[in-house]
Amino acid sequence: MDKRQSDCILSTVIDDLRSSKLELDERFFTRLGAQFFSIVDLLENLYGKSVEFESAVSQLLWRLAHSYEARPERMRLLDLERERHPAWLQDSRHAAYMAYLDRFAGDLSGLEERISYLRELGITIVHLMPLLKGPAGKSDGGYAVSNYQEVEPRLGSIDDLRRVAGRLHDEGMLLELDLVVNHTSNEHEWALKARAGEQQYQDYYYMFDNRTIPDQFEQSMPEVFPETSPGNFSYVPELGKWVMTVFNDFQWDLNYTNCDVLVEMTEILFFLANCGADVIRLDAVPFLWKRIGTSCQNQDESHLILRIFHACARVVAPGVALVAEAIVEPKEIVRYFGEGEYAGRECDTAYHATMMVLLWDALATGNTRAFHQGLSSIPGIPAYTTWFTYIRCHDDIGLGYADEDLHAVGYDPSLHRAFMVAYYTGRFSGSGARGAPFMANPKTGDARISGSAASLVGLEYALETGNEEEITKAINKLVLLYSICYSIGGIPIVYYGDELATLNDISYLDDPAKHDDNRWMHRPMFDWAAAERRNSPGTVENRVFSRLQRLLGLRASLPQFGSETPASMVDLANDSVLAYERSSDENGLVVVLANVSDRSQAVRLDGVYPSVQAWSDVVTCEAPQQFDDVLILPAHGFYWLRPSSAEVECCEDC
Ligand code: OTU
Repeated sequence: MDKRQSDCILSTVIDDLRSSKLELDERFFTRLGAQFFSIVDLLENLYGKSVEFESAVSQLLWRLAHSYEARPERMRLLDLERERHPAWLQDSRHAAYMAYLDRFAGDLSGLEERISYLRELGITIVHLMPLLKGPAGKSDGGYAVSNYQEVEPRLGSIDDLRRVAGRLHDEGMLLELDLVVNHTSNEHEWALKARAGEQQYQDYYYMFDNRTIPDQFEQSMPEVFPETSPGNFSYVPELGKWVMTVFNDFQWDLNYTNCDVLVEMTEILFFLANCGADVIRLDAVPFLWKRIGTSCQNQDESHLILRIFHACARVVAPGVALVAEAIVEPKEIVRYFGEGEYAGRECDTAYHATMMVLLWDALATGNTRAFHQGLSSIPGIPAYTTWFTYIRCHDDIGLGYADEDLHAVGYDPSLHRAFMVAYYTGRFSGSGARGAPFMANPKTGDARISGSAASLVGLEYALETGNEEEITKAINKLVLLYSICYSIGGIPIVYYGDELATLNDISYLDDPAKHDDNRWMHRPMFDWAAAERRNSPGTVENRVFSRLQRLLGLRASLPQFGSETPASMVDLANDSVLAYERSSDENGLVVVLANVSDRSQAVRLDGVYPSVQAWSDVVTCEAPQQFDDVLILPAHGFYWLRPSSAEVECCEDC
């Protein structure tokens, strides 16, 4: 479309909106003016050939106007503030907590009572995993949504959700919610209408009368859940048709080649934003666009869809941050921050799945070569975007390294992956890990890993043997991993229960809706009795909670740990020690050293920092262990070092 045509649509829509009854202020029109040409351009790239293009544009803009009109005043004020401070998410005070609402707090009212616990730990972002209405039986932990505008009744109501958002905001905290964009449950109204034979809604999904096209897709599509949900299509008996179901058979993939689907989902995005969500996790984004002959992941069009969401958010809710949940190869993940003229204009944050697996790698091998290599091949990310750093979440640990990186450090990629699975499932002698293989695929030889962080670092095994040394070692490993997430840049995520070293839970085996999905072994009911023990010195809960809490407190007091200044790796010629520095002109230097091996390590910093006479560890408020100019790191120990001349902010108890 040429500029004249789009000018013409813009002025028609603006005239119509201005003369409508909608209450829209000048700010809306200014923002719309700023984003309009991008929105049209992106839409045209996706749907340009369709005859209804103009009506699609105007439909989308009308929905944006309605969403803006409905935006609560409080959220509008936050929008303004965040527009003025675009680095609002990069503050070192931020730390996220992710939890299933029912398992953590029962329901939305229960959550209000638990806010003080989260504050105590040092959390500022509360991610409540899917809480919208889903099917009664299997719902993939809520990642199959039946109604995007209704809270699952046993968890509360939309009004409760708004109230919880308000409470969090009163406390200076943020709410994060999921938007399951790639698929709906087979009980969603659209799916029900499709099943009743309505063509309009069948077109919301990928539906086929026979196997011809599904078979073409299958030739190049991998399987996400090969053990429990092989293939990417399911037969719908009442229709005699095949529907695309990349995940489970009750999760129907939405068809974004149909512009109506995009328009609907954009409206739902702002419905959640207007409920008070500050951060929206976009689930499974690599899968949004499918193309025969490809893996149907990371297609360029998926990026266009996300850019449309982002541009629309700049108009309706510029204070909302979008999170890419893209657990794919490293070079593909970074593309979700946007590229070229769209750099920084796609998702505002993304899960650092590469770092996650590299951390587990370093711990298993006692060696940081793969970590350094893996991180150094990831390009920098655009200004004002940031990573979510984490070691565990509700999903499996996928071994999504780049093969080139493994080769570069001398590993055979498939052997190395097999080692990782063996190590973390406890089949490697001396590992002590108690994970389980997830979705082993005999066709490809792939497997992923399930298990709670504490069980993966060997705590379950250590507690069984009662060996105090092993228990301490496991605790140190857990804290070490979190200490890296807290200090390396990005927003750290605490996965619920990790702060208490929660072990695997096998009770899911008794639940027919869960027993075939071992990710439930690391999705336990939160143990509030164990949480009480955080206050009893000497308990495992106390030993872990107090250290993680202290580290989060320190992180908040060290602006260098915010994400504006990326960590730069420091080469200390010791493969067992991760070393990086965080520094800024105003706040000075912090050097982080982390020993991933189970032996003490010696390093020298005088070569890299000749002008620093002495160092002080902000974690202990003491000098690091030293022998002349050699620093000693105990097994699985770490330091957050500042030149000791610098003003070291210590806590009251030091
Ligand atoms: C996500 O995960 C969710 O986190 C899972 O809990 C859901 O089951 C799934 O989507 C379906 O909604 O495959 O093994 O690249 O890796 O979206 C986990 C992204 C998954 C996928 C990821 C997916």
